[in-house]
Amino acid sequence: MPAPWLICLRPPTAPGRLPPPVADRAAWPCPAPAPAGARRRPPLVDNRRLYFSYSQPGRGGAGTAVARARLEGDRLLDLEVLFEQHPRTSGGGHFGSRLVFDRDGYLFITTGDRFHSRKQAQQLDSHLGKILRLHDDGRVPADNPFVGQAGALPEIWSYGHRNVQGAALHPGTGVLWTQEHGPRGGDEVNIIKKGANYGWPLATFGEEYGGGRIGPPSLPGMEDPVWVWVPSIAPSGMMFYTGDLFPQWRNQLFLGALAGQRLVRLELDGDEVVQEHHLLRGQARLRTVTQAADGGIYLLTDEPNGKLLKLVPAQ
Ligand SMILES: [Ca+2]
Repeated sequence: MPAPWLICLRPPTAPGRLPPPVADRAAWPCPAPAPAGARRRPPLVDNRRLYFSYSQPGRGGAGTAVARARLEGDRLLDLEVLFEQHPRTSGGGHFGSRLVFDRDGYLFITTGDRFHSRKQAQQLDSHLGKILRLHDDGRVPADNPFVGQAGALPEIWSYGHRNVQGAALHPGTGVLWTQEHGPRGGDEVNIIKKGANYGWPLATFGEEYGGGRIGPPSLPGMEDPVWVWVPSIAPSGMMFYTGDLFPQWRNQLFLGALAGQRLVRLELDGDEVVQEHHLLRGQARLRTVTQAADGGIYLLTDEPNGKLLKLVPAQ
């Protein structure tokens, strides 16, 4: 596979049969069984549509976009574009992007600051450097925090993010957690709150790539991360483990690392990170981490001939 980004488990084709993994350069929210407390089932289970984000070229450069298509056998039909980032900008970096459905069926989209446009992470008239929230058909929910505010884009749920390449729902609370790349130092894990400002580029634990201060680590009125890496590990992909194969890891947070070349396990106590552990250190750039249907852990390596790995307990 050429540098794949995401793994998704297909809906079961027959009762009792484990679905085969699918991997591609797209962010596919997995059609997991409805989590405890769900008021309705995740949309993909209902409508057999595959949701994915991608970098979309167009007037002004490129931007993150989200589409869905109907999955019929191995084919995708009836493609609908649900979201297009405003504005598009030049350059090839910092598109985000991950997709997560919450327990109420809302679709969260993560974006990036497109590297050269970091000030826009603080601007509510730009989709850059944001967490966005939509209905599963692309409509804007009426209770989004900036709906009706002059000059603000209504899709925005939170802002002040740099480049969010990991997102997952906490299995206990159902709240969205994300991670993002800092500059030189300052990679973060954040718990996402409606309408909140996560600081970038005014507040950061990192500094310029060539050295030099960007801002203080913390500012009043802005959310502090719950975990920070200095120096950076370049986190990519994120999941809370809920399976049975590794019971000692249940409800802990896993992240892949690109530059850091490891699988990070964050031991949690409620919303607090109590300790960081490393697996597979120095073995590969890891783009994503996903729970397999049997409780194993799938990993994708980030390289020209990318590999799908599976972790299972030693016999
Ligand atoms: Ca931050």
